[in-house]
Amino acid sequence: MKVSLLCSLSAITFGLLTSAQSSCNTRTSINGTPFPSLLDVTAEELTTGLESGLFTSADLVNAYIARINDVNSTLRAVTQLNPDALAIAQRLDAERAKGTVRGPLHGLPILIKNNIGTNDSMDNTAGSYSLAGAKLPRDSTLAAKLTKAGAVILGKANLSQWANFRSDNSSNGWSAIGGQVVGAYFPDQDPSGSSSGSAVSSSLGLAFATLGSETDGSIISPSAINNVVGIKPTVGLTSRDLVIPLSEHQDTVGPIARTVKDAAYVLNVIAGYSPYDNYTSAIPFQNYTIPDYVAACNFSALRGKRIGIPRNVFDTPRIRQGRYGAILNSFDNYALPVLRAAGATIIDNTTWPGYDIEPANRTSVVFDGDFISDLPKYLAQLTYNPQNVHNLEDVRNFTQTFPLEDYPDRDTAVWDQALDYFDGLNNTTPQFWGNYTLGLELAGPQGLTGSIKNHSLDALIMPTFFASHFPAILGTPVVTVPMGSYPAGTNVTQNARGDLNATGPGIPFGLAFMAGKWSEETLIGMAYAFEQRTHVRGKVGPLAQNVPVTELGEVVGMSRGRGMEVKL
Ligand SMILES: *[C@@H]1O[C@H](CO)[C@@H](O)[C@H](O)[C@H]1NC(C)=O
Ligand SMILES: *[C@@H]1O[C@H](CO)[C@@H](O)[C@H](O)[C@H]1NC(C)=O
Ligand SMILES: *[C@@H]1O[C@H](CO)[C@@H](O)[C@H](O)[C@H]1NC(C)=O
Ligand SMILES: *[C@@H]1O[C@H](CO)[C@@H](O)[C@H](O)[C@H]1NC(C)=O
Ligand SMILES: *[C@@H]1O[C@H](CO)[C@@H](O)[C@H](O)[C@H]1NC(C)=O
Ligand SMILES: *[C@@H]1O[C@H](CO)[C@@H](O)[C@H](O)[C@H]1NC(C)=O
Ligand SMILES: *[C@@H]1O[C@H](CO)[C@@H](O)[C@H](O)[C@H]1NC(C)=O
Ligand SMILES: *[C@@H]1O[C@H](CO)[C@@H](O)[C@H](O)[C@H]1NC(C)=O
Ligand SMILES: *[C@@H]1O[C@H](CO)[C@@H](O)[C@H](O)[C@H]1NC(C)=O
Ligand SMILES: *[C@@H]1O[C@H](CO)[C@@H](O)[C@H](O)[C@H]1NC(C)=O
Ligand SMILES: CC(=O)N[C@H]1CO[C@H](CO)[C@@H](O)[C@@H]1O
Ligand SMILES: CC(=O)N[C@H]1CO[C@H](CO)[C@@H](O)[C@@H]1O
Repeated sequence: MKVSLLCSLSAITFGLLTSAQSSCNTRTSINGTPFPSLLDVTAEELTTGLESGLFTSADLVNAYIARINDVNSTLRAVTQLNPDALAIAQRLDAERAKGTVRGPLHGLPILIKNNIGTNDSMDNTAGSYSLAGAKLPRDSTLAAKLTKAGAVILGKANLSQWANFRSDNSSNGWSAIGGQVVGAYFPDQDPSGSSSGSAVSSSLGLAFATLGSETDGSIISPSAINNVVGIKPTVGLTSRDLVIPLSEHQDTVGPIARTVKDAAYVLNVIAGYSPYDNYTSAIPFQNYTIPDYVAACNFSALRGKRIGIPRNVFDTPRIRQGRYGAILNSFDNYALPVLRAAGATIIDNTTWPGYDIEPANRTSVVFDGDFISDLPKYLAQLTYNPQNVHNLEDVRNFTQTFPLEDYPDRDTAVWDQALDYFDGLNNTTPQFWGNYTLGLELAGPQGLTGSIKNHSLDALIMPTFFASHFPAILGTPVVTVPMGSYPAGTNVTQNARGDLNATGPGIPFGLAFMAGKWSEETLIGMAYAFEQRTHVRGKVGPLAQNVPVTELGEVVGMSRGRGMEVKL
């Protein structure tokens, strides 16, 4: 075996293995086959490497943990590592050696958002100390599906605390337990949220892929701003069992990955019926047999498609001339010509009249009522509840009195309003139901589904930044794919709290494809066809100081027969 070596400075910073490897012992290839770069590697490339013996799943775990370590003090994308990850990977390596391969995710490390529960050494907290140390009766359905498919759950990704449902004055990506997630493409970049750590981790190759969750924008928005692909599935396609809830009517869990096909591989595994989430019983496919979303990745998927644009949602003079104007320029002058050249017919300005008449606080009535109802149902399932929190009143009291929760510098205004307004009631009141069904009417017949019907559309598109709201109300899917980044000379502007930069040169943005419920196959095909024609991700780079330095060559072989252990 011919091993090529490289004297790498980065190996010196590689401090998490118990015995240091000489910095001049870093491999770049074996028998002439180079190691893939973990910043951009795909599932299929990883599987090729595992099959050929170029590296093992244990090597991948070691490499990804080192990469998490490389950037954790600056970006805080990962809250917790799974102390069992290496042992799990070694078991999966042994299975593969005996000829058993569970599927395309066999041996691939994945990070999951810190609101998706596991029955292991890791916490599930939504970033709140009120749930630190709490225990669950079993793995969540999605964690169990990932494990069964052979994925290695590597750790928990940081997030906007409580999925951004606590404060009026907090910041995207901040949680008490995880600190402030920062995006990699600009100094102090607002990572968006609430799946902030999941998106940053996928973008920087801290895992093969990640899971995020969305109630209104929390997968697609951070995916777009961190230069990755996000799939927000139809509510009910993926189970919310043992996922810390915000709104049962709108919550959904989906993949965040570097390519459309990688996201599709993950969706293939996590989609499906769960006896613990009755929304999954609405899955319309015969015998709950999920379509093959990887097979939907088709270069020709845009040919002959009719695609609408609801301009009234985002194309106003104020937005065009303001700080997000560059996104509209990219949409009109870059994305639309690509879609047309790929054979799509663009039906511009398929207006959503419902968008302009939605009452300002309709959404908060729905979120407030759902959270008040759904949080106790989650808490009631805990088998160990160290802070004895059973409902939103308890959680608020804890948050206001526990110093690390940063109250009142970060307030509880969202909960205060919810408790004040509902005053002991929940999502069974006529006012709740009226606001909920009003949303379905505005976003449906007077919005997304109405325009699809009236114009015989296959899908709709928008810049991702503006795309989440009506699909959120309806529970319909969205796929976002990188579209561009703010050009040189863009004004640097801050988030509302003034502690992160929200716009600036080089910060990425995305293109969103949307359609009716269960249309993931169509949307994934279109997003893939756009991605394969544009390859925007490769044209937009993170800041050099934010790129993890550890690569596979530095860890290969280190966990084989030498008693190497990961320090946690
Ligand atoms: C949960 O984890 C505990 C501790 O490892 C284990 O004893 C128990 O069997 C697990 N429960 C389920 C349902 O897997
Ligand atoms: C799930 O159960 C709730 C409450 O029992 C019910 O309102 C809802 O219609 C059910 N959803 C589905 C998809 O069956
Ligand atoms: C669906 O399930 C039923 C009952 O298990 C079975 O008889 C039928 O063949 C299945 N259909 C398909 C298309 O798999
Ligand atoms: C950028 O900032 C300048 C100076 O404050 C302002 O005049 C201009 O309108 C801003 N441009 C955009 C696109 O917001
Ligand atoms: C879109 O349609 C609306 C109403 O039909 C019209 O007022 C508006 O000017 C159109 N906008 C564009 C960009 O075509
Ligand atoms: C809705 O808005 C009205 C008017 O601004 C306000 O009085 C009311 O408190 C709000 N209700 C909720 C539930 O936010
Ligand atoms: C909502 O409140 C009603 C009346 O207090 C109660 O009977 C019901 O169990 C509650 N439902 C939920 C989902 O919390
Ligand atoms: C509020 O929390 C504090 C400490 O976290 C606790 O001592 C107190 O009993 C709680 N109050 C209520 C009403 O739950
Ligand atoms: C929505 O909730 C508000 C606040 O309680 C209420 O005044 C209004 O009537 C509700 N709207 C509908 C359509 O039920
Ligand atoms: C934002 O970006 C500027 C560089 O344009 C940098 O000086 C500043 O420290 C960054 N952070 C914040 C919070 O403004
Ligand atoms: C995994 C982990 O926590 N790694 C490091 C994160 O950053 C702190 C502070 O820089 C280190 O002490 C940890 O070892
Ligand atoms: C507040 C904070 O930064 N908490 C933790 C975030 O996660 C890293 C591990 O990656 C820990 O080292 C931090 O202590």
